[in-house]
Amino acid sequence: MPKKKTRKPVVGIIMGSDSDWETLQHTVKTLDDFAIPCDVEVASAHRTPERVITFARGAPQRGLKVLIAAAGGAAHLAGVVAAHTTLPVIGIPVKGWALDGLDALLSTVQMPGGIPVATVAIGKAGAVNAGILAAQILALSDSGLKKKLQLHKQGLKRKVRQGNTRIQRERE
Ligand code: RP5
Repeated sequence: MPKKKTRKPVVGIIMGSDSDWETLQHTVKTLDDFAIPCDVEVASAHRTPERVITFARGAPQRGLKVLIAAAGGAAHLAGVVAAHTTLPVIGIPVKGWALDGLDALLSTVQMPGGIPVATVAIGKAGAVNAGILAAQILALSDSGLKKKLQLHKQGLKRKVRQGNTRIQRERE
């Protein structure tokens, strides 16, 4: 049974292929952790270019505030989305079938001046960070979300302290 949607999505996620989902599920999980509702769509800059343009141009009317675009290979998707919107666009390079995702990284990050794509790391780390970055953008006008981000950072500190304690104990 499809999941019941309760709140209107504020983040729009677009990926070039359903094969990108393995990576993108980490973005959705991160947004879920911050209770940020999102939309997910598969549309390709090469295979369904019209659909990508409709997604990007229609995003503000659908209430979306941040867009996340993920693709592998010659990854034009985030750039094409950014060309058709003034919303902030976060690009995730997906590790594809060759070059360990370096091709996707360069084609996502190396946008010419005037059309920014906030590009995160290749793969899972980038997918998680895209969710956090979207949360940080939304937190500019959402104090509850800002508090959650502060707690998130405290959690990271705690984890490092625990890791340090464990290593020190093991060395005793
Ligand atoms: C890109 O090509 C997609 O974003 C995907 O990462 C890659 C391979 O797509 P499939 O051939 O698996 O559909 O456009």
